[in-house]
Amino acid sequence: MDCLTSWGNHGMAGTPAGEKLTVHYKRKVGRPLCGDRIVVNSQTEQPWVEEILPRSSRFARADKRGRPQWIAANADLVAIIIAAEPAPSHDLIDRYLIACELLHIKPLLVLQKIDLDSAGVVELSARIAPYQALGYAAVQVSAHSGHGLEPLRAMLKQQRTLFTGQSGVGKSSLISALIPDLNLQTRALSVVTGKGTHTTSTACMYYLPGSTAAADAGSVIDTPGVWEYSLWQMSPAELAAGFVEFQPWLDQCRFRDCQHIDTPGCAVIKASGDGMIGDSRYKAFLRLAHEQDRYS
Ligand SMILES: Nc1nc2c(ncn2[C@@H]2O[C@H](COP(=O)(O)OP(=O)(O)O)[C@@H](O)[C@H]2O)c(=O)[nH]1
Ligand SMILES: [Mg+2]
Ligand SMILES: [Zn+2]
Repeated sequence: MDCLTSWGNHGMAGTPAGEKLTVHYKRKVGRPLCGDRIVVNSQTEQPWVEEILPRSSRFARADKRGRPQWIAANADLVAIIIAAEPAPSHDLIDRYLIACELLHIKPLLVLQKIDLDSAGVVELSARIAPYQALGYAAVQVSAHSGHGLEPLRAMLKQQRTLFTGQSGVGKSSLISALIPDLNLQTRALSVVTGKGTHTTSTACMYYLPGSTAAADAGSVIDTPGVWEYSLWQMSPAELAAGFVEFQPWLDQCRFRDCQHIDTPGCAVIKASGDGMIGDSRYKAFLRLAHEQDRYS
């Protein structure tokens, strides 16, 4: 079964037959994440989670103290939703891409609300171009007009996609547009959450049309909107590993423990001086490395 949503000591599981089952957790097994594959014992009156199967991935953001807060499991793809309104906060795209690199999950940049008649849409497309040049995939969609939904649907098939992004960028609207029976699925989950429909305060997983908890199901995970997405505590060297274009240089620095900030003989600094690494990305690296001070 799949864990569809997870609360303190209980959650909702999706069976291969397409049914929903409230399940309880036991301390010795632990708390599954949304997206976990679980073994459920339903012999007892209260079905309980007997086993959490090995995960192919986990996605995280930082809590206030800089510890990774695990949001969901087994995502094959992270759809980073951005929009002209609200425009992405500072370094947001870099943060998400770094998290994806470090956690080994493929990212997809999704420019939502392209129906908006504003200069912001053009500006945002221009802002995305350098990331595409680095090899990151990007698509343009509008949940309202339906633009780009077919190609997006095709990309989401048979994988598990986590939707992330600032609150208000249209994650839930986009998921509704992709899944015609979303209301039904949401209502089933709200039995566990005790919340009305369309309040995303924890990650929730939904199946794409025609999918259930069987193998290779296409599913999407809606996550609570955040204003600031923060990276967890890490050293500058670890952070540098999240910049895909730094990779060819990282083992060429003079010192093996190079922090790539002001170290003599740093190949990353030299590459950025020579224009082999984009100036704006190296500057983002410096800002994000500096920002880590807040955890110490
Ligand atoms: N113009 C426009 N507005 C949209 C679109 N999708 C969503 N919105 C609006 O953006 C706001 C936030 O949408 P919601 O899906 O709740 O965002 P979430 O917080 O990321 O889940 C709502 O007022 C939506 O009506 C779109 O494609 N175009
Ligand atoms: Mg939402
Ligand atoms: Zn270096």
